[in-house]
Amino acid sequence: MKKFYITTPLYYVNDEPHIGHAYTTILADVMTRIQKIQNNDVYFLTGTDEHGQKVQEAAIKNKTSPKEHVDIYVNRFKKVWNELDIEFDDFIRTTEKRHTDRVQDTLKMLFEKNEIYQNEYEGLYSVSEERFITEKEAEEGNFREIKRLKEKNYFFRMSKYQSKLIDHIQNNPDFIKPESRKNEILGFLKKPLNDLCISRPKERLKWGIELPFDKDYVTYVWFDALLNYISAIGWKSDDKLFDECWPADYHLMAKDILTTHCVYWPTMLMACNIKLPKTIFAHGGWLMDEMKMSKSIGNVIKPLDLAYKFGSDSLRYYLMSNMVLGQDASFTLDSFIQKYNSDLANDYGNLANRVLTLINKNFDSKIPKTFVCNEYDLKLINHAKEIPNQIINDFNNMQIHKAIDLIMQLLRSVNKYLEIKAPWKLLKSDNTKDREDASTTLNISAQVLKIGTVLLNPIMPTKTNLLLSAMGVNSCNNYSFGDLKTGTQISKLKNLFPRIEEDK
Ligand code: ME8
Repeated sequence: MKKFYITTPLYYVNDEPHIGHAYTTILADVMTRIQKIQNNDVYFLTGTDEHGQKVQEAAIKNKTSPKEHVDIYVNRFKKVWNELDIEFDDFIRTTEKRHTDRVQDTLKMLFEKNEIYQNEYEGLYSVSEERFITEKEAEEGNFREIKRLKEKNYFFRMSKYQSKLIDHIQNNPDFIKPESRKNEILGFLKKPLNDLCISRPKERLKWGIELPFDKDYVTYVWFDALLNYISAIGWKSDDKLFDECWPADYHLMAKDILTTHCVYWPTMLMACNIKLPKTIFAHGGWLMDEMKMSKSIGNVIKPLDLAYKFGSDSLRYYLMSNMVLGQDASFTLDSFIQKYNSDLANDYGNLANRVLTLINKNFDSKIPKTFVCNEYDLKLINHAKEIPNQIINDFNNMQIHKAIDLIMQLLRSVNKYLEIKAPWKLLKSDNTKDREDASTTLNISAQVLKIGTVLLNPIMPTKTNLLLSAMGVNSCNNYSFGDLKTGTQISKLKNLFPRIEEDK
């Protein structure tokens, strides 16, 4: 059976992981979990890009060898992913043999097929971007450390695939998303495409995969790194896994690395006779506002530190609900606190608290029965029966912020419903009908709270799992109304989202 295969970029290990890296990786994790709650089989790959000039320079700066440098930094990425509840199936490092062997196989095969040739080239080279650039690109001013270079190098016949690539993009509307990015790439492809320089002389760069046909050169870092998406899933080494995963359903990234993924990568695959990925999805960038210091938050200034202080769920929730996929978004401490307090502490946390406490106190910690339903009960039941399909649809269409909005609306409607029905008052009455009404109200509230919690699970796995297990629910893939059986034993739960007190 085909697995839903999703990838993040392989991050450079030249520095610490930051909020941007965390965002794409959390997004991939959320999409993986969204598939899982729908009972689909998923394969989630992330990893690190460890060769090339940037890493070599970082190692020199830290006065270590590149190998020692990458071994230290890779663990920092893995540690942060663990702290952010990222559950990947595989983590690939481009220095691993399973990858370097496949890169060398590919180079050898393409060289033998005459898809790679040697040539002397003179042109402008951007040291910061590690690639030759055109005169026009240099004039546009987006490249740093430009110098003129004349050297012999190896080139991949990328230009040969230009029209085939354009056809593929035009015939497969989901290949590059969102639409604006697709148009950007089609615009780029209006100009003649050059062949791609895929080697670097060792005199200039030692830290890379040696070309199998010329030991004086290493492989250009992008030609090496892109191949991870197939080397990790067993291309030419584990046919079963490869066939189950490829073509990838989603390559996720930000718009900064769109061209390498939408032009270099598909043409490389075409030359290797491998199918192209289904969707390359580029989200926007997180813009950082200067974060203010605050007494209650202490000296927290980095967004990742907010996860350590307030739990990874709160950061995941903020990132997923505050970015419209495809557009840029700004991260500010004020909006983080505001969102946390209003959505998580007030709306969701209070609801969970209220429902569990009332059932624990008044119904012997068991999900109570339903009796006769009135119009308010039926209205909420209908809402809770209809909305999950729309939420799943939004999730599947990368409208994650919309899906979260709908879940929060559902949970808020339970809060309103409780205010109207006031079961705490009904429970004080001596009238049986009133007590039955309270029982019905709390059953329905618990059912809807459970549905909202299962749907929030991909976003906030830790807290929602705590709440589900307090509600006696063991599986996290049923969001249909009525699934929570009468009589289910529930337990007490500490406040899930204590308010963040601001000290302005
Ligand atoms: O480009 N907002 O690695 P990289 C959102 N090694 N996302 C951001 C971001 C921001 N401000 N900053 C970074 C590379 N990202 C190559 C990739 S793939 C075969 C090789 C995320 O460490 C986003 O996913 O520079 C972006 O595309 C990626 O980090 C770039 O990571």
